[in-house]
Parts: sequence; structure tokens; C-alpha cells
Amino acid sequence: MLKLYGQFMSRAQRCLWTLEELGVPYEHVKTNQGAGESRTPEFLKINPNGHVPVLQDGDFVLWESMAIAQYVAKKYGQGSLWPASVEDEGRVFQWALWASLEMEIYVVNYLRHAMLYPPEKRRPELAKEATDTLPAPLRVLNDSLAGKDYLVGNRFSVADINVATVLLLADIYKQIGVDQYPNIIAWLNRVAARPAWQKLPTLK
Ligand SMILES: N[C@@H](CCC(=O)N[C@@H](CS)C(=O)NCC(=O)O)C(=O)O
Repeated sequence: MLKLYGQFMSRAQRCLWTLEELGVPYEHVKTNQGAGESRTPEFLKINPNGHVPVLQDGDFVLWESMAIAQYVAKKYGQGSLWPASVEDEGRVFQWALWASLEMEIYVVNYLRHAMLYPPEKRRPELAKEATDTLPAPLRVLNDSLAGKDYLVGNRFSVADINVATVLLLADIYKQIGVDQYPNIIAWLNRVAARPAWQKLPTLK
């Protein structure tokens, strides 16, 4: 059986969402990264980066949350979460890399340096860099969603999961001005209404 390490309040949530969407049986190991559980010698053997999430599929081990979501979608979600054409597969990769490099890094810095860290650990310049930088990718996302319900092939896919979780993590989208982007808000409401997403907080 698949084994997923990482609790809901972490980037593991996109992997949990993918598994729940597809109804794939898995064991959920609620590794608490905040309590240092991703830094134990035992955990570092499965992810030398010391981060959650990690997926174990038999002897196969995978880290990086978007890669895990895509692996699960490709293996168990052909024709549903994983697209049928090579072009749409390319778009799934495009959106994951874009979300990670152009948006998530700034969203996480804002979360840490404006909200989560104790005042003495905060670096206000990183929170400012985030609020200065995010309007550009948010505009790209908003424009890409014009007249569309979903990011790839006009059906819900792992691309929506990977990108939406950047904004849904800790409801951060409510803090970074996303309300100015109506297509993003409509899309977030659409994907967050899915039963699999609604179920996730109960998993912890
Ligand atoms: N790019 C990685 C980032 C993973 C990451 O930084 N995870 C955080 C939780 S969201 C973590 O494990 N932090 C605890 C630590 O680094 O000690 C991914 O998407 O999987």
C-alpha cells in the first residue's frame, strides 16, 4: 500500500488531495514537521532534505509534493486527473514548475515573514518582496482562467491541485490581494467545493 508522510497543514495537502480524489488506498503517516519529525535520522533516510511530504510506493521513494501529486495522478488517474494528450501533459508540467518557481516561493515567504514566524525571526523585506512580486503571476493566472473552468483541457486535473494548493494553504489567498482577480476566486471556489478537498482537514 502507498504510504504518504506529512500532515494536512503542509505541502502534503496537494498529495492527500490527489489520493483522495482518486480513492487510492494509502497509509497516512502524520509526520509533524513543526515538531522536528521530518529531521530525525530515520526520516532523513527517506528524504535527505528533511521535508514533508514523502511518498513510499513499495521500495520506491519520492519527495517534492508536486512530483508526488503528478506521480499518483499519472499512475492512478489516467483520463481523469492525468490528461490524455502529450500537449496537455506538457501543460501539467508547465503549471507545476510555474507555481513552484513564480508563486509558491513568494507565498511561503509572505506566510512566514508576515504571519507565522515570531516577530524577532521575521524579515520584513521578504514579506515586501512577496507582495511586490505576486501581482505579476496572479495576473497571469487570472488571464489564463478567463472563460475557462480549469487550467488544462477544461477538466479538473492535477494541474489545478498543484496550483490551487499554493493559494489555499492556510487560506493565504485571503491575505495577498487575490480578491482583485475574479477568475482566480471563481476557480478557487470551484475546486475547493470538491468533496475530496472538503474532506482533507478531517484527516489532519
Ligand atoms: N519543495 C518542497 C518543499 C517541502 C517543504 O519545505 N516542506 C515543509 C512543510 S510545508 C517542511 O517539511 N518543513 C519542515 C522542515 O524543513 O524542517 C515540496 O514541495 O515538497
